[in-house]
Amino acid sequence: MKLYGSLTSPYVRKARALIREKNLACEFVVADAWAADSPIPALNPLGKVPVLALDNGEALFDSPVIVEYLDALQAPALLPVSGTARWETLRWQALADGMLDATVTRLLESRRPAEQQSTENIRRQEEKVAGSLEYAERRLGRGQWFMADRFSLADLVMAVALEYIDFRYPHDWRGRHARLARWLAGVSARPSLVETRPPGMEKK
Ligand SMILES: N[C@@H](CCC(=O)N[C@@H](CS)C(=O)NCC(=O)O)C(=O)O
Repeated sequence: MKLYGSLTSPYVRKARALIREKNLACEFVVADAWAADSPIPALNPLGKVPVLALDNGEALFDSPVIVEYLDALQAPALLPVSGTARWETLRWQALADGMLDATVTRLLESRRPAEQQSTENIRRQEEKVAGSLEYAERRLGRGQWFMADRFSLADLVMAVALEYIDFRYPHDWRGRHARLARWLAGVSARPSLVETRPPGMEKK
């Protein structure tokens, strides 16, 4: 089994952190989706990373499919297998992925030549991030984790999303969301997150 991806992609980081959490045997192949000679389009017609190449020759994409596949390989499950807890965890993943999408879109828009940038698009993406942070702060319980009393996929994906916001859209969200900030400070010390932190994203 091989995971293809870049060191900086937060979508790839989700899969890498899950592999580390579960100590799965999976080779990591650094691949640039944008490079002219990239191996990615042959594996994923969308041309995006992460891609998981299975031993039977099949390739899986995109990150929610990959993390679900990897999680099912070995207990204990980080994604509850059934019931309300499963849908709620998947909803946290949808929120985290949406925050990543908004942060990436904002970044790409802000890198366009100044006269071509849409301030309206940047504002819309920032609103999505702000609304998601507020939602998460409101719904984060008093306990240590997002779901019940143990670390789950919800904690993993939300930590990846919030650290990506700090990396690519740094702003003071902690002032308004003290519980979320406290939770992130605790969870981000996990080896799975420390060891997958991209170069340049190291904690100050
Ligand atoms: N929804 C996808 C998003 C993956 C994605 O956008 N990956 C970026 C890297 S951060 C990529 O490969 N972009 C190349 C492209 O869009 O051509 C997932 O969750 O895997």
